[in-house]
Amino acid sequence: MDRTAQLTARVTERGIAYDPPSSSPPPAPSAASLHVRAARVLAANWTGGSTVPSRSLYPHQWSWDSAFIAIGLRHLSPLRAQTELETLLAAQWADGRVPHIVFSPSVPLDAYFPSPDFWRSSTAGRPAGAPRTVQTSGIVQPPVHALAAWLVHRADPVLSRARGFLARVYPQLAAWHRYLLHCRDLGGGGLVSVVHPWEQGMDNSPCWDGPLARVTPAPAHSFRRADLDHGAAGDRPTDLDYGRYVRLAADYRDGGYADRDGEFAVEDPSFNALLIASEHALARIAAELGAPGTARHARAERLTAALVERLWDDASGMFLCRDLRGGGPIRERSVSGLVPLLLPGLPREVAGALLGTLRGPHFAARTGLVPSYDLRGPAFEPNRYWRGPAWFNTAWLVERGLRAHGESGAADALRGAFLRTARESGFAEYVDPDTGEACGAPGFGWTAALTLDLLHGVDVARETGEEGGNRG
Ligand code: 9WN
Repeated sequence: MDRTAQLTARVTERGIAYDPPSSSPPPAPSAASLHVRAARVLAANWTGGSTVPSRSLYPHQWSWDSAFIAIGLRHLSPLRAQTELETLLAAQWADGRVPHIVFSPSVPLDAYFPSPDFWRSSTAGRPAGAPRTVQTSGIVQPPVHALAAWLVHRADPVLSRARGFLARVYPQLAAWHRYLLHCRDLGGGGLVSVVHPWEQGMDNSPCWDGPLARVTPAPAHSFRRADLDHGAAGDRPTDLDYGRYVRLAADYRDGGYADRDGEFAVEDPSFNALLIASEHALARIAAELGAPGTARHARAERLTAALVERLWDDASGMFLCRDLRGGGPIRERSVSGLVPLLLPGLPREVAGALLGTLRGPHFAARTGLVPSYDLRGPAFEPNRYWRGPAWFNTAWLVERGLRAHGESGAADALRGAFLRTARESGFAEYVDPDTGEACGAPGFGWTAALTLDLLHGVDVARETGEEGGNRG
């Protein structure tokens, strides 16, 4: 185990304090300082009830960010990690959806676009049961939350039981999965669809170029992008992308956020793989609460079979997205198609092919991280957001997948690349996959949080009760 894992860091009112066990040797200096720096980022981004991804670019609470952030926070303060998830789930809609953004009322409207007055959740979202007292967006993000809740519980089961943490979040998480499975199976094949690129989380992935081409963009003068006040235009989606994002979101809102036949409907491998991993986690949470989790594990296995049946592509050796409106597989290689490696229940030949693809010319980047898009793809751009740069949440997921399939050497290498690049980039939002050059926001929440998680060298098999090697 990494020696830094033996330290306990506390965020005090005056900064970061360490509680090293008295008998343990001093930490390796570089790992210890990385730990302190990551903890500082999370302290700076903490707002009292949740953590912003970035003070400048993303000054509210984001759904899947909070799940990843809680996974790291559990090593600093299990209480803060629990609170992070509780704050998000407090904004859940009555239909079960967990909104992708929970807006902070103290942040000026023009600090982020689209702001609460665009989404109008408490009015336009009423038919779907949006909360009255908190403003949110009306779309969702990948369901990493049950996995996060389980890992947070495991970090301090005594505190978790004393606070009734799992008992309180279990019904909310179950309703969240129910919403996805019942209202978002738009293709009728058992998988969940996303209705907006922001839902899948990899906003301007070349996978969306085809489906988005059918969408008439909202006129440029009808909105003002706040992201360009903070991020370089070359690192961000284009104005044309934004016009289409705005059109899709406005149409969804104007339909009362009902899940009917929208213009954009895509089955995505990463979104569904995260749902499956979370469904397994929910089964463990149920068992911990004294209820049988067998039915949930069985559902997760059925979803895994549907994922393979509908999205696996033998020719490319990875999963592809499926465009429900345009008909059929989207022939672009994105990191989303590698994320299902996370699932230990994959057929052996599928897992083997994924490992080959990960090591092959489309994804073997010089930093040792995983690019968000095919290095040889026609749309590859090393700096532009999800069209090539390497991101840290996907690296964390793939690292976990490598361990789940017994590839500890490759997992160690990816972990090393992650920690080195996180340190050198100042916990960047994303990096050029070959040079490691920092892009997007510095001091990014999930980059810091997942750095802490990897530094702590948690035993994945013990956490999940699945086969797999040790981390760290
Ligand atoms: C839109 C917060 C979010 C992440 C997404 C990432 C980016 C938002 C934006 O930032 O999206 O949701 O304004 O570009 O693509 O994955 O959750 O960090």
